[in-house]
Amino acid sequence: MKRRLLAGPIALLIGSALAVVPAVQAQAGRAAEPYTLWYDEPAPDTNEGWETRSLPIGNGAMGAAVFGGVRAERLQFNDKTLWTGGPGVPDYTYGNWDTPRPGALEAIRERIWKEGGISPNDVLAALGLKSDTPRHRRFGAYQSFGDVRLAFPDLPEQAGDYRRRLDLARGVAGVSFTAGGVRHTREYFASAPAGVVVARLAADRPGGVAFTAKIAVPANRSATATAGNGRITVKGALTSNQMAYEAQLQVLTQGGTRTDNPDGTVTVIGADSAVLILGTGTDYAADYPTYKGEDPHAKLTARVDAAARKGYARLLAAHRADHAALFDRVRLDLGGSLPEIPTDDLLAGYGTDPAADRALERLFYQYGRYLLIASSRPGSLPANLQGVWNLHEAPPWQSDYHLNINLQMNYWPAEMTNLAELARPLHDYVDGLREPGRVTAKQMYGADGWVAHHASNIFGHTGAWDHPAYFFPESGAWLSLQLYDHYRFTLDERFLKRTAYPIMKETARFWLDFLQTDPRDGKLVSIPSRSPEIGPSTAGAAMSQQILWHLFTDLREAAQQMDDGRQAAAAADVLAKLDPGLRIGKWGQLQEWKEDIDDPAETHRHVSHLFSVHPGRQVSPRTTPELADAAKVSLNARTDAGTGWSKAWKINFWARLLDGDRAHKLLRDQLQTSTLANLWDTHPPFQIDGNFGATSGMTEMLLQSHLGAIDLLPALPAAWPAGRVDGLRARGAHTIGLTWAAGRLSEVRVTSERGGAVKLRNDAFRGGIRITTGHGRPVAHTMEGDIVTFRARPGGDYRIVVTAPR
Ligand code: FUC
Repeated sequence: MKRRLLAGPIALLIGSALAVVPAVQAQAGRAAEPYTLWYDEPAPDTNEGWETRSLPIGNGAMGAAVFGGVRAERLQFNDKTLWTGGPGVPDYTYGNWDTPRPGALEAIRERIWKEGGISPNDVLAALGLKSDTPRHRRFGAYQSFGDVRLAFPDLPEQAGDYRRRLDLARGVAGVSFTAGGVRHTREYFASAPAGVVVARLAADRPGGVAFTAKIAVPANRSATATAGNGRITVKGALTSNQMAYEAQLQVLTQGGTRTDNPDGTVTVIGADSAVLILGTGTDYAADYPTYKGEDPHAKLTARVDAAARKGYARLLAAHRADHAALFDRVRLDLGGSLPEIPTDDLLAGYGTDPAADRALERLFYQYGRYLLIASSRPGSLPANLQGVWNLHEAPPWQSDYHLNINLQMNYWPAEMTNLAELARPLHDYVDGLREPGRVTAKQMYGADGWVAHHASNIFGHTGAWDHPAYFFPESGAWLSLQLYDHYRFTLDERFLKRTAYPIMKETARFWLDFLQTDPRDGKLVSIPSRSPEIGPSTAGAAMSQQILWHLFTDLREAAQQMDDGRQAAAAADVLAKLDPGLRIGKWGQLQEWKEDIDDPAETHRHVSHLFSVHPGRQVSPRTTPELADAAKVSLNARTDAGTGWSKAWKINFWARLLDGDRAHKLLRDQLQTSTLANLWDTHPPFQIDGNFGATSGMTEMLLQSHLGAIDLLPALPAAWPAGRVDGLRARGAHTIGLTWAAGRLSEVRVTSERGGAVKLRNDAFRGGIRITTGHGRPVAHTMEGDIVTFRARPGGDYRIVVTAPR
């Protein structure tokens, strides 16, 4: 890929006079924007160009990728509900058995008790596990909706002073360039309030905007395209499952002429500016068992009509307010500032200039938050393996919901980085898996409660796949924990009562039936049980047991909270018998299986037995130093290599193991080897979980709250000697700001939503502190070692200043 660094004169148009100024001068006048990705060329119009260089916008339900071509612009777009597969395909089984297999589970358990670990393939064969294959036909895959193609016949292929940008703080993408002495600007955003994607095309010469717009869709569907009153409508049904879909693009112009063409395109000539409004819909509904709702036409038409009536300025103002209300909650400053060079060059040069590195890390951090805002809004499906952005008909791993790390990782940053409401799609999705999951639990295991396995779709696929990697009945339990954590962060009693608690209870119900007593030691274990994607099928693999330890521990706590004594006692009873999945093995490692069979040469990307370190809380240098040392031995053996999401998980692990420099090293590795030019994470290929995991890991370096006290700067690396962060959330519904200098905490700002005891931990407190209210009044507090405790009033603001000199 050629690189055109900004050099030489840049033509700037001031009023109508063309002034030529040296590039350096032009750059100096432009304040570097801390939260903007920018490039000096379009993304190539290829699959690779999409993956590595397109710029994503999204409103949760819809996503679009901006290519930025001068003469041919492409806006590839998505709607999270457009999937092949599911009940519209004959013989879809939700992953369940076609016919019951009495005795199959008992037989396979017998074998495991007798032989120890057995081949996962044998488990599949015995259980007759059945993905809705062949070739995922019935499981389906997330689809590209299509492309808005804009052809500008009057413009050249390339233009001067070209810039393509994505402003994370405003939530707006843009393209600008000069051609034939005319400055062209294009702006793009995806509005959550209006439910549409909006574009504005303008030129600084009256009548300078001319183009033909069309919507192109992939071949795996029927399609008719019509144009009337400047509105392009493309509709049809997917061949796979007859899912009805419809896209509408309204073209609005100022000046010039607008023509509807018989082929369903719209041509604009001589306009001063144009606004495009894109809406999508399908007849998907998140309702088991049909997952079918009404035809999208009426609602979509109303939505696009409403947006068109509003007009660009009001759409943009509403979007910016909506976006800023989420994005602006967290501010991070690690020192340094962005040099005025394109983001791909910045990434390529990462590691050479500390000031630029810090600024890129901050940009990458906020990009994770931006991507969650763009791909997960209440009322839409959760962010999938690619968030909401997918170009393919057969995307990698169906661009689905993998439930043995990936979907969970997508939501790790939500609570801590003050975007808790964006986790609602996850909560709704988990809730929606219960109904099909009950059928699967009954049919496959004769169990009550609900179960989901390794991967799911948008059609309630809760059965297991016929792939050895895919036997993972712990998915539902892991997801339930994340719902309870939402309660821990927000203290939202209503959510606990109506959503988290009922789901946790029903998840636990399944495990009461599935858990078996290990004849060797009388402990309750999961069987068959496997460490995700590695090793034999056994009884009581570490991750299974650790997840279940957290499930029953949290259930006990939640039950106490709900004054449900019987449930609390039942959970305590299970905990007393449950194998907690924590053992130190013969080479000092934290064991991945109940048996001491770990191979020190194994470097698999999943490090599942460290669930107890993160996202779990059984193991920490603060509470269980020996187990924490064993976790380090295991983690070192796995090496720092791995796919994008694996590196991201390791940032979180090392942060929880209180090794900031190692966490930072993993962050560096991720930026240098697992990040694309558009800063998307790559597995490879592009997979968004690593973006979310990295933002989570960087937050864990600055603040942790899983052990009770709020641990401040627990894993601060030498590379971040000074900085400031505001707006992070800690469990207990507190909002925290921190300032540090010379590697040492100097000030803490706390806003306590619900009040109560606030416990803060940092070594610098030992030397002396002063706590004052927002009004400057001193606050009484107690000190114990490095932990300070004070009582906060609901809604109270507090400032803690470290008084002692170093
Ligand atoms: C799990 C991982 C793979 C990939 C896939 C989507 O199976 O092991 O690396 O992330 O999910």
